[in-house]
Amino acid sequence: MKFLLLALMLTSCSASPQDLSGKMFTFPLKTNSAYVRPTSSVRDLIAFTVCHRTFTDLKRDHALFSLATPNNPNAILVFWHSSVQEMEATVMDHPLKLVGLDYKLNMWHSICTTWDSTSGLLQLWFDGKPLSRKFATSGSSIRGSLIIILGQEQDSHGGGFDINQSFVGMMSDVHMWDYTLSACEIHNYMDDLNFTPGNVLNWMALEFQIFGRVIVEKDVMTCQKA
Ligand SMILES: *[C@@H]1O[C@H](CO)[C@@H](O)[C@H](O)[C@H]1NC(C)=O
Ligand SMILES: [Ca+2]
Repeated sequence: MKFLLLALMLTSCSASPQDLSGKMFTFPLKTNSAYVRPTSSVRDLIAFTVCHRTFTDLKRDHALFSLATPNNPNAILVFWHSSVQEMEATVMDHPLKLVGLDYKLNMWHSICTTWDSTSGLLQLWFDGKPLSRKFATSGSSIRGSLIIILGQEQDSHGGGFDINQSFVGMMSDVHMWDYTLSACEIHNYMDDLNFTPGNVLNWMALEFQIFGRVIVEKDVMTCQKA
């Protein structure tokens, strides 16, 4: 019995990579305890691109992507600010407001965020269109044990969730790279064409743990006739 329990614990701790092609995470409840934690062994980012597709009917604030280091809960954050109707992208506590997005409810939205420490420039791509490039912070990398959380916003390293900032809806095609993608590669991601999968997070081989009520399901909203 003890051995069985240990074996169960080991399997839940060291999840093997899963191919989530054609699948999505469904976050069906407003909670401060349901989330997905993808695992990554990367400990130093001098640049990144992170892309995801999300679908929600939330009118309130919510986090779309949250990456924390031991020193910085807002190492990378993509966040919708409902009061000002702006997307906010943060790198190492330097938030930038991105305006003019047509962030409609009950629709899939593809978002990619790029940043590199040399220029310090951050750019968001929204549903295929590039937004204005802006300076966030330069000179230092995102370093330390990285904790990535989908579904909640970290105010501490791996925790500090606020129910009023939780994500409710569906999320798919999460990829992250340790470099900035070219415009062509981003277009390929946005249009669901061939692209090089993420080398930090790869939706086709994702290692992750689920906490609370999050469901992995097929994209049940598109009619796929055989
Ligand atoms: C969340 O929002 C509700 C309604 O605005 C409020 O009553 C509650 O105190 C908030 N909870 C937290 C943890 O901020
Ligand atoms: Ca918060």
